[in-house]
Amino acid sequence: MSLVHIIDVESGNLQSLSNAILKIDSNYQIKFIHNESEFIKYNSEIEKLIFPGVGNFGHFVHELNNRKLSKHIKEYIESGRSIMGICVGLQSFFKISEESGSQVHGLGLLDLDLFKFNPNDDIFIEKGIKKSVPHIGWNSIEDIVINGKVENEKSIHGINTQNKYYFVHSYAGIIKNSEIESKIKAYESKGWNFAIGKYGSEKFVAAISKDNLVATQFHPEKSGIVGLKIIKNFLNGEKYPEIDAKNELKKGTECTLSGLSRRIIACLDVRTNDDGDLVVTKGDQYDVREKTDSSVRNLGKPIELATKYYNQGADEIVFLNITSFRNSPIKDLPMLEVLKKSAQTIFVPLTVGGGIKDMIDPQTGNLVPAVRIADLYFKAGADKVSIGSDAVLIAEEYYRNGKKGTGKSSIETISKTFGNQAVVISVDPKRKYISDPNETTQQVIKIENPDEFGPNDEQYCYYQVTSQGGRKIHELGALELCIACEALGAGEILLNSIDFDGSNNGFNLQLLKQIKTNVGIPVIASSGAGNPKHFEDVFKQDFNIDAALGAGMFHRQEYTVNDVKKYLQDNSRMDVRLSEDIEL
Ligand code: 1PR
Repeated sequence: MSLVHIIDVESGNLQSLSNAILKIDSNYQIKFIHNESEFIKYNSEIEKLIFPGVGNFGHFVHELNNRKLSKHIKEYIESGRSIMGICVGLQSFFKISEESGSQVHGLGLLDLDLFKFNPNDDIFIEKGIKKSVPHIGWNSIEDIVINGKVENEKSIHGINTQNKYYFVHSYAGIIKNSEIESKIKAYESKGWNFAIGKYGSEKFVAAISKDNLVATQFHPEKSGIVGLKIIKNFLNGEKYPEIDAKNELKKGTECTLSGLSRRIIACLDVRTNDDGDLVVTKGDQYDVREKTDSSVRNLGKPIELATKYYNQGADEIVFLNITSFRNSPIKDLPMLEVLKKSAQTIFVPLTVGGGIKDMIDPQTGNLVPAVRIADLYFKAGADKVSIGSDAVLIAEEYYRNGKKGTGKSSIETISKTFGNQAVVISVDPKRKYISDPNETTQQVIKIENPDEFGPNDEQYCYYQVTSQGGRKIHELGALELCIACEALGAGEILLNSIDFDGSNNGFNLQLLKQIKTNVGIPVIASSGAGNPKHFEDVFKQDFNIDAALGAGMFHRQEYTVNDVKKYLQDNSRMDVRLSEDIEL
């Protein structure tokens, strides 16, 4: 039986990595190494070591040092045995990161530093917009440099310029200046290979390799079959395999400014029906009961549907436990089960929402902090958690507190521990028309098109946020909510619109524009998608939306995810990641 060892300093979604290895070959035996004594115990048997990490560089390095692992990992690498670093695992091979200051030192294998992506990237600023940070989504590799030569027809462990890989990070080995470029050249002449990525106009180190070491900034375990193949090549010691899965861009394809392909997300609203079964449902304006008999609309089983959408090429799957505010997820194990099972067959990012907040365990009466609940979901296989109702309460407190956080909220604690890329806020806004902007302290939108005026000819509106699945309306604007949550550490915004939900009439461009042009983190358009053209419409907007989500149109089988992508590709020459037609 072949052994794989994984360094586990409780940073990130190791469940998905284990699932990926077992998918490659179910005969692998996986052992986790948590500390020095375990490293020493297993040292002689380690042949393939995987070194994954997500979140904060400083937190990760501290954990390595506290557990006295750094020295052993360095010695292991020096001995020439095989190791694969992933995301912050790769970053820890660098010297220091802007994220954690000059006092925190990585393993320093490379005398290179990590910097934050610049939101004021010139090519964005020229268009009057900012680049979203974190860099989240599917990006390609610009150059493969082997033995100091650009060899874009070749691959490093399967990493190549033809495919797209899933990235999620704010900091990277950005090649900012000629000094860094020269250092990289010097490493190339010492046998280091590089895969160079590009986010906007910033070039960065997307992967490195030398002898038996390989490390990726992206997540191969979340990059579909092409990602799994990279892990497979590492495990099999295949350093320069042929590229077998070409995904060449069609002539004339229009790439995004960022380089990311248009990200299409399938969303599953999950709840128990009246028989107690967990079902995927979907409502109109959040009413999920059938008009005829008031039963909960049942559109299928969560794991089955999620797997179907993954196979259709979904770039990401979101599960929302829509009745979570009534059920504690500690007791509500079916949702954890859904995550666990889905993560065994789905190798793209999984987000879970519903009930992420501090709560009292009904059995013990003890407080269970939100970060612990998030941890349960991450351990089950989730990559991100989505916070809805609690985000509203947190934002209200932020403004009451003179625009300051308490340091204890779910958003702050989860992003501090797992990184802000792991924290999505799900916003459920409802439009409120007003005649005079002075009627509210929230920022308003002036409606330009008379067809869109309110029922009493109101020419202004703003979007009041709601909690508890639209049941409770708050006197807080969606924009104010998003600004507060971004300041507190949220990494992405899932922007619903109750007025448009289930309408099949297209996304709420007015609301999306207001939010997207005023925040720096990625925004996902949600609510209203009814056909592929609606995705084209939203991606065409000059406010540069980061991703678009569909629910009902996929559940009702009117279109597949691949239909949407093919439409975007064929009709408007948009760059998308098509469903994978390759064997592992
Ligand atoms: O408040 O943190 O416990 O999280 C609860 C989560 O459940 C929130 O993210 C909230 O948006 C969601 N939710 C609560 N009630 C409903 C409901 O529908 N009754 N669903 C609900 C919201 C939003 C989308 C939906 C799109 C696209 N669903 O994800 O799938 O609107 O639909 P469409 O493409 O068919 O138009 P908490």
